[in-house]
Amino acid sequence: SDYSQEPLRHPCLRINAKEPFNAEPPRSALISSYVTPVDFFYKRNHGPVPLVDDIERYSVSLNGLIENPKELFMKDIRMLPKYNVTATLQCAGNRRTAMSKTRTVKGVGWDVSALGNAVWGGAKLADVLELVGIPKLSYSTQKGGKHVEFVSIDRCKEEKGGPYKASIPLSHASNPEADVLLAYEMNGEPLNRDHGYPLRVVIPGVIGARSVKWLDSISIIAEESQGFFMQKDYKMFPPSVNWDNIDWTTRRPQMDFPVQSVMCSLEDVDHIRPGKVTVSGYAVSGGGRGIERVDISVDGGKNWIEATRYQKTGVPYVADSPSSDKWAWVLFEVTLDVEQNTEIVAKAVDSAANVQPERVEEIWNLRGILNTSWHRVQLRVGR
Ligand code: MTE
Ligand code: MO
Repeated sequence: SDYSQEPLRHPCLRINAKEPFNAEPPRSALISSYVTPVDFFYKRNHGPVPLVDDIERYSVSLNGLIENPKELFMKDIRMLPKYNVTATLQCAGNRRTAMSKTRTVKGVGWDVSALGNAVWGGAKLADVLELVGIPKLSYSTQKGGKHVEFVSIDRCKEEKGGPYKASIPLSHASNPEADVLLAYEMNGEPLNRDHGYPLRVVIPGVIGARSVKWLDSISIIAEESQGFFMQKDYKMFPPSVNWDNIDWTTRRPQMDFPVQSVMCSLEDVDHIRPGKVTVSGYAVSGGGRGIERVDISVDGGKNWIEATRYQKTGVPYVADSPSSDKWAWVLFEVTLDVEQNTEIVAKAVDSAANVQPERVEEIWNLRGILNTSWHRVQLRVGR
């Protein structure tokens, strides 16, 4: 594989793997704005970043179990109504490094910043599917298509040199309320190469792995995608499963992200002076569920106080209200009094009353995904 044409990246990114390029911003950079600047947005690639230079000739083919397959050019996609959806994309491997401290896991190490919140601009997949005769809210095509597979133009070793791919159910893809996008813009600018130029899928509320970049084709298929990342990766196993007894067929591909929260204003071990400390960070859940509460403890989890939540500054956040961005993270902040060494803990509750699990041991899994255990930092207080 050829890494000679990789794009330039911002020097602040912490590189977790060079080829393929995987990097995240420092945690403190994440909370400096509600919308994450593209430069600071984590980059998660499985192969070299493809170079599409002839945008006039670039097209996406729609094929599979439909009556009339079609070739769509950028102008066809731009002709459809354009939507701007603010959505947080989070890698299932976010916080993997912390999980591997319990027991070793396989995968790229990530601290707490394998996510970002962006304004994605593009056409709704539900509108695109209508162009090939699939009505809104379809569960099946007449030819028996029940899943929508996205295939990239990149090449990765997990697919033995083939393209990255993933699928979602047709009922999800054809639901306009699910806001699944074929995005050509990120934060008001054309997508950059790292994030999928010229066109990517964005599936709000679902682990990042399903939001296929550098889209090449969309196939309507009967069963879910048989791709590596659907069948042999990104599945959640119980702690008892190891590399000797694993049976991949026993679990379903992970879709929704569970409730998550992280403090970004403090490092894992932080030195402070006694007195007031401001604790701030992000909280986000999957499936469009809002954040009902963020609880912070200054004594390792015995007593809790509630943090203030916000999306846009100055606008009070109310989970699941029409004024909130349902697919986007919520930032939180609270000021605490700390006089001696202690452990600060954060946990969020989503609008379905799901709570983060206390201990990472309970959710440990061999691939190190979905580490949503209570986030803890150690404060060392000195003068
Ligand atoms: N799409 C393609 N074609 N190739 C990839 O390697 N990585 C996936 C997803 N889509 C990937 C892809 C994973 S695991 C994640 S978390 C997100 O893209 C990362 O998107 P980003 O790099 O724009 O942050
Ligand atoms: Mo990911």
